[in-house]
Amino acid sequence: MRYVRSLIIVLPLSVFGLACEGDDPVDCRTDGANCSVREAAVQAGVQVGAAFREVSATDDPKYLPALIANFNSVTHEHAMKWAATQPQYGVFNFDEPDRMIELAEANGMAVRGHTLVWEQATVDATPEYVTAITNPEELRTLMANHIRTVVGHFRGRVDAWDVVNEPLDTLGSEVYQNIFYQLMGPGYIAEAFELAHEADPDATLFLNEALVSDDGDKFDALLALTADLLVQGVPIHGVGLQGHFLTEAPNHDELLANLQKLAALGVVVELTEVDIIVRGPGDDAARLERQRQEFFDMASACLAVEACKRITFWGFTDRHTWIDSFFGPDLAPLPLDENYERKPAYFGLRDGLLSGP
Ligand code: 9MR
Repeated sequence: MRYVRSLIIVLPLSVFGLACEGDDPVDCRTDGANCSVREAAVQAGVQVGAAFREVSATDDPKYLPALIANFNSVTHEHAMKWAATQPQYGVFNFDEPDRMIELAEANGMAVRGHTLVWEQATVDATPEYVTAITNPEELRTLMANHIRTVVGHFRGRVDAWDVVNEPLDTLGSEVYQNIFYQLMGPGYIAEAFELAHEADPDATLFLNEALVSDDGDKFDALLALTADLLVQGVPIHGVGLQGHFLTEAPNHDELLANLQKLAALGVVVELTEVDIIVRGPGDDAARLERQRQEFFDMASACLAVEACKRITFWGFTDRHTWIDSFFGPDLAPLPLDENYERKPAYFGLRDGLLSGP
């Protein structure tokens, strides 16, 4: 991984869209045409982030310069999940996220940690040695050791953690009966937050949930779960709405209302895994123009809510996106195209970031 390290050293700050000595930073409000989304986010007082893949960074020379020029926050797409950080019982590995964090620190980027507890039958985020456990006390001890070790390792370098990911049914509004729920009961969520808070008292701790904008009942369940945890005194500080807008485009007013309801509980809110696929009738230009408006609507809803502090995309270039392998090609869900050129969506995002009060 010397390639990643050497890029940290050789790329000049100007490549990163940051001001160098003697360089005037772009004022996005007066010089919008030259303003990057990173500069727009800084001027708006929010963060704009992207999910990171080391394999893309090492194989594709355009990847890192584009990431660093346009984003001031980064989340590893897979290497901080349980299966990667504790691949075998009691054996931890932090090499890949450590390299990403070095890169982030060298380039003034914040780091979101994703994720400590997430078990789902359909994904490989949790190893089989966890799902095979039948003794509640064994699982409780293992979860405690996992959270203490992982959060402790990154203490002070990861500003936010998705402590529990997708606590609700994927297509429903009940609490998902994962292995932790089955053996430890619904209290596993509170326990996970307590452990993470002890391990890094300065980290902002999130519950992160998928597909809430498609389903009002699921959003209400997430709101109720968050309120219940807060009433219990659980150290939950934020709620993440993933924002994979796959079945519906973001609706500005609905998203705004949801963000406001969460903010009213006193928590920070973030859009944590956004991708907005191109959709609808018309030629490519019409579809990309529609996508521009949807990126604007999503970002402007966040910017209208004081507690909405970060928008993270699940990738950043259509060249490297999980959507291709899960749903097929040409859905083009991200702000840069396959050649790292800025799409209309990029400008919709940038204008949305500048639309705040
Ligand atoms: O994009 C991720 C994909 O590459 C992984 O195979 C998968 C399982 O680890 O996770 C994907 O990311 C998911 C995220 O961690 C949680 N929310 C849904 C994301 C897309 O499936």
